[in-house]
Amino acid sequence: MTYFPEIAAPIPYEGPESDNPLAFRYYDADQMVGGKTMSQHLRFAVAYWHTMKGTGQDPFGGPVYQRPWNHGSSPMDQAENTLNAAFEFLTKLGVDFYCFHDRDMAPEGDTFAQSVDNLQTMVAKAKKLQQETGKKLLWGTANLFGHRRYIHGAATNPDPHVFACAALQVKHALEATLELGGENYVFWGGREGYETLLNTDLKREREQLARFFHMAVDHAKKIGFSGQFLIEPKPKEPTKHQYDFDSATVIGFLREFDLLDHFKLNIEANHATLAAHSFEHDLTTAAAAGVLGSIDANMGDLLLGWDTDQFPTDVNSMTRAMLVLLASGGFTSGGLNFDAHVRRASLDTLDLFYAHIDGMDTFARALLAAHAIIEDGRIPEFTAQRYAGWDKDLGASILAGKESLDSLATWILDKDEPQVPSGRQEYLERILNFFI
Ligand code: XUL
Ligand code: CO
Repeated sequence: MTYFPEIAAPIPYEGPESDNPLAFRYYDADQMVGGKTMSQHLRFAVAYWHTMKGTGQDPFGGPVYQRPWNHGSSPMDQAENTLNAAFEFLTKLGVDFYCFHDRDMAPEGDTFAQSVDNLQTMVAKAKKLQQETGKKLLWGTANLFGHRRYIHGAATNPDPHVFACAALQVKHALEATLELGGENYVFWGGREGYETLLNTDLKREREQLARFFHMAVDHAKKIGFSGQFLIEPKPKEPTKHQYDFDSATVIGFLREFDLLDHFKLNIEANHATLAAHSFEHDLTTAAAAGVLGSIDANMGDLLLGWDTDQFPTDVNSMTRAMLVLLASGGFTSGGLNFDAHVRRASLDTLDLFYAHIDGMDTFARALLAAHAIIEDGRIPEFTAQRYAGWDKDLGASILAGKESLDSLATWILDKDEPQVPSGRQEYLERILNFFI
């Protein structure tokens, strides 16, 4: 049985001269770029929820896609068809990793016990398919936002009974991730946030969330999960005010609750822009704190104020992102997960291929451009030069704690006004564009 009969063989690399939209023009998995292959740098992953489970539904209309895997004699039968289609898709696309929520892969049962059982059954099947195809799990997570019980939040719920439901799900999602050799485990804040402070005790809710994370850390130790925990910031949607607003907020939260040693961040482009930051701003903030873990690759629409989760096609923006990633040393356990979906009107399974292929080519171009910019050296050297004064004499003495307001006031008194240099933004943008 094939779910993608239009694609006979894995998508080939044909080079920049190719005019074939079903071939890579830039993504050449084995091409070396500064000591690593493209696939080692980029570590692409397919998002199970969008690509396999997306229906095209929006607030104005129901499901519109007619996926050939989206049927079966029972919910579990359908889940198995979907799993088979997922591994066929990964193989034909040539992507090594996938990411999933517990409820993407296995349907909710009539009882808690049945939901657990459904997940374990599907995980065993996924493990077998991983062994057969060589595909790997980048990260697992739990869907703590879709079910009615979570409308007031999961870990931040006013009712500890709901907190226990979330604990059950995370325990099993974590165990599933371990069983599948997942390299990371993600917490995206779902409905951990609020609509109005008239009914919300923000202090309690943040403390509950921290307790929940500590319980996950303890459970990971207990079962021997040594993967990386990741928190994915997002400022709004579904709640008006999400607690994990942006990189800076999450880093502060982790530090406040003594969790910084156990977590890194999973930065999503469209979440950064919803927080009124650029993608590279949130990446840079995470990298500066040593917690840049992984990336949800997508892009938003500057004319729309919500999470449109479009496939990344903007080479300029992704080049700026890759500059941050390369400067921070690249991925270790993380990767580029396409948390993106095709538009409602993109009805065909072939559209899933066009979308991923262009996203992969976009990041391949961005990687090549960022690598060339670093090799060229003019941009990083300009920035380093701006701060050179801090590496010696007065600057070094200030940073070493050897100066005071008094000593500096005395030092500056008989000096001239500082020389004020140009910031050269347009020159730097010009150099950047040489490589794009
Ligand atoms: C929601 C979002 C999620 C997380 C995983 O905006 O990005 O899909 O990536 O729960
Ligand atoms: Co995401």
